Amino acid sequence: MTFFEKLGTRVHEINSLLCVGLDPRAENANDAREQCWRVMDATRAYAAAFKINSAFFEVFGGEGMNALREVIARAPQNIPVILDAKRGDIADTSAAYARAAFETFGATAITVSPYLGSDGLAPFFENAERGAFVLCKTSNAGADEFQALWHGERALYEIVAERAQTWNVKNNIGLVVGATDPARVARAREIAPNMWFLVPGIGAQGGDLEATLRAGLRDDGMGLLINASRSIASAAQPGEAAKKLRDAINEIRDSRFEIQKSESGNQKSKIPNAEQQLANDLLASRCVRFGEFTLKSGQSSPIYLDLRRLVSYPAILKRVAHAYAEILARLEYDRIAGIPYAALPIATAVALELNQPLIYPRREVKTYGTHATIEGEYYAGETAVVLDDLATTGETKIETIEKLTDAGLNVRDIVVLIDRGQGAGELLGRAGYRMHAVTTLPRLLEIWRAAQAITAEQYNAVLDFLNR
Ligand code: NUP
Repeated sequence: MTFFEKLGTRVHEINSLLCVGLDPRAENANDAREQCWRVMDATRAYAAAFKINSAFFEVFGGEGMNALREVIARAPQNIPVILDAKRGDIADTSAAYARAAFETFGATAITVSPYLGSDGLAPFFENAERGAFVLCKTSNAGADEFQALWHGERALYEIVAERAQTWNVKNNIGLVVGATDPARVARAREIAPNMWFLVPGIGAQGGDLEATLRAGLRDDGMGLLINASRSIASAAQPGEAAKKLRDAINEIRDSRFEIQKSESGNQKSKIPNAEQQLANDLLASRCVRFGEFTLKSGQSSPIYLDLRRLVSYPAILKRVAHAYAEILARLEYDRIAGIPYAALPIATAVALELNQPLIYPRREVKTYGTHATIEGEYYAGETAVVLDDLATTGETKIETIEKLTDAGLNVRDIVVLIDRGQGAGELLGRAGYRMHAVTTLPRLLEIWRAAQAITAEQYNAVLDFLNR
């Protein structure tokens, strides 16, 4: 069995993506061992894997090393143990590190640093039954200092994700991708669609569980091993804490999986694929939130849509642009006009997808230079199609259209991503314009509810609000 076959078997067996981290903060080696044993015994029913950080044993010298071996030995045969030691050296030395981890200490997998290049990593990859998680995008505050450095068309961590995939011929290599930066989890997933990610940063480091899962789960609902160390070990009842986290992971996993399932031809569902994807994407990027929010109008709303966040999710932004482009393909116009601010990056992405020119009416009047009210090149008499993110009442659309028509442009069509269903279509229709929406809020609510991605209470609260 390759390492990931073993891990996959365990994950299926107990339906858990939880990795219980063992980082004993102890006074001596004995205490460290006892602490870990206690946590292991209490959490083993929920642990897809254990991750043991070598540092907390190394501090106790030889006794610590013995304790580390004894802790690893305590793990049941079917639960993989990842030694978190972040190794990586010249090949010869790495071979000794690999022997130490896999033979001397008996770990099933190890974390490794790619900084020395693939020759220094090869010894960790040799045995298909033993795994290696390559540091890709770590969870710490300083991670971006090197990992996000731009090289050519890619950031360094993206290159690591890309390369690691090519090394993974034995199905025993994964990536370490931290939960503190879900946008980059999404990016890593886009680059490495099938790899397993070991994900630290949940709990003590404040990573966003929901956003991480939505960004990083593979289409089969697998592919993420969610680690928690302190938040489980320091809980009054580590077993309970582990169970709770496993369940929280599964709840999010199931809701996402439902969306994916119905997408791939569920008979009951007549919802088209792109709309399903969008519904999923909006949750993943947290462009939609449920709670209590005060809107620009002063109204209190149980839902908040913030499509400005799309700029942080390039893969999703691209899909969104594609959805607009499909509508634009049916319309006649000379230029795309994006409404600042929310729709500007979207309109830019659409313009790039269609290779068509963009203009935008300024929001603030420019008091210097050209005094332009519209940025970009255009000629009076041309037709502009107006792009915005959302449509609520339609009043701001009318204002924007006036700026364009004052400049001699014609406007016939307005395209938005989401029509909240609060009268915009009617208002614009009465003024002689046609509004097109990729989807509507009531429609999204149906999809989210059918997939159980939102609760009945959330669903009802938003419907009540919309019908008010
Ligand atoms: O990017 C990483 N972030 C991280 O926290 C890579 C890691 N290997 N870790 C380790 O995961 C860290 O050293 C610690 O062992 C564990 C996270 O612990 P906690 O924040 O869940 O307590």
